[in-house]
Amino acid sequence: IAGAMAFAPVTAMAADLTIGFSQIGSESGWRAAETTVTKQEAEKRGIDLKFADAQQKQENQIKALRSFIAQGVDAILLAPVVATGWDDVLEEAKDAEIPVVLLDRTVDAPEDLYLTAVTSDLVHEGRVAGQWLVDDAAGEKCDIVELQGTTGSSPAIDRKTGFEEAIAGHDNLEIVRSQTGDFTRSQGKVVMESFLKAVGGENICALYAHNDDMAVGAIQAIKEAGLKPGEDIKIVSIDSVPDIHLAMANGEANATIELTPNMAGPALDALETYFADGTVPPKWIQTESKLYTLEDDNMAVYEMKKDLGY
Ligand code: GYE
Repeated sequence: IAGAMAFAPVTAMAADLTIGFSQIGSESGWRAAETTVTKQEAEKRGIDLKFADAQQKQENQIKALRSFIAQGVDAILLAPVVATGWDDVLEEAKDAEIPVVLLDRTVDAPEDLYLTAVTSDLVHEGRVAGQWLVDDAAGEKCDIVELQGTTGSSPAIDRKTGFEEAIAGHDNLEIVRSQTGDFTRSQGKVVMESFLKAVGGENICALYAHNDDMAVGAIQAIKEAGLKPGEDIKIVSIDSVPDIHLAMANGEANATIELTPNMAGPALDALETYFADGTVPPKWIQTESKLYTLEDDNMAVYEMKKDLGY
């Protein structure tokens, strides 16, 4: 055994890993679930997780990263609120030889500045949403309003790109209003109210919301305008949080694309392997995207998800 041990690389046992997690905030139910799951995944592995909530401000995330670097953590998890402005602080982490793993969003920075990114295919999600609407409209005229995610975030950019790719060439479909609702229920409601006033509810055929929380806020606005969400205005969004399944069970929403809140599992597995034997993970670890519609057993999905920390 001694011989074997002689060749075993020095391993940083998970039990003594300290990892800093710079979380965006709790702007959506999905984000709250990601935080819950990340803490559970760290606990399972005996990892000491230092958690920092940035209240959706990039400067708070940069401050948190600098604090983690000063503390000499073993690694950093970062859910980057926007895609730009990270090069300097990521350079500082690299200089300190602290690997950074991105969760659920990406950054416009050189790939050598982070170890890997655990995200869904955000463009694909937009394409699936657009294709659902192409099929549902079936050639009929359909004016669409769009609630975008946080301005400058990779999901807001990529989900818009994918959706527009899917509806391109279908002249019956047109996005007539598009504005950010910052991924929150409250802003989703306020912006949807402005769309209803500007366009006239009877002229809006469908809403594409970059996440379910904005869709849930918009559903409230649509009801208050005396219209039937899911019928008068079709609703397609992304995340698959419990409340969108409740809405679909009530016929008040039509489709969602699932985003797993468990980005930390694959991230921590990659880090443990990296520390154990130096294996460098691929630059992108992709999570699955599954389409749910009004035709699915949405109460069953709601029951299965409702206690997961959303
Ligand atoms: O869809 C939304 C959260 O970054 C992809 O951020 C994630 C998005 C998610 O606010 O609910």
